[in-house]
Amino acid sequence: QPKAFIFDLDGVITDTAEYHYLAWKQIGEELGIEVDRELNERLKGVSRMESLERILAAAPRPLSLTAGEKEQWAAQKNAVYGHLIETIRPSDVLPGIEGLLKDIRNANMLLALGSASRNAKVVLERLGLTAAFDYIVDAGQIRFGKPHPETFVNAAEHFGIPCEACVGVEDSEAGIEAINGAGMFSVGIGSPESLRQAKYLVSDTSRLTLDGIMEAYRR
Ligand code: B16
Ligand code: MG
Repeated sequence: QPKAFIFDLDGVITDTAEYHYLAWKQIGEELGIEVDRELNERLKGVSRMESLERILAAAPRPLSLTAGEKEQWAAQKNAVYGHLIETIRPSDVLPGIEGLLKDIRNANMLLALGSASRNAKVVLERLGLTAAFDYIVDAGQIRFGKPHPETFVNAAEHFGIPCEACVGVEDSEAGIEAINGAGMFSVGIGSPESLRQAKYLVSDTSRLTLDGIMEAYRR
């Protein structure tokens, strides 16, 4: 029986993964780099600056930007993203998530949020879900972002629970790698092409149930 669940935010609790994508797509257009959905899979769960580096690496002709220029592009992406998340409301919680959080709570397991986003607390607040979590790990608390396991290990350590007794829920390749690297049970939301390392995979959040996860965890 697991003792804690650690949820990713963007793309798991709400569809902000789509907003990150739209914001990077716009920045890419200004830089003359196409950000398609395939490239986007490698941006999910990855920090803002690392995402920009991966986009720059996909440029048709190498662009050499100074550190200051990179900071400006990253800030511009965040401004676009900030605009897109302004209208987020409680009804934007993805299907099945609220029920799952309640079921986990009723089963007396702990709940943490493990997000790479500096906007995580604002988004959670707008969704009306801040009180649903016992602990929040965001980019401010960790030194190494996903795929490094620190985000997830940080939550387990905070709870004083061994990693083997934790379940991590993620929509990104980097996040699944981080959960597996932490020695936790990984639940993936998405396609088998990008999340083949997930220990248990569903195509979308509406298919997530505590029973389904528990059955897979015990196998
Ligand atoms: P920010 P998650 C991640 O959040 C996103 O998946 C990723 O696309 C984004 O670049 C990263 O947060 C940093 O976000 O620019 O808001 O600090 O999926 O770990 O909840
Ligand atoms: Mg995510």
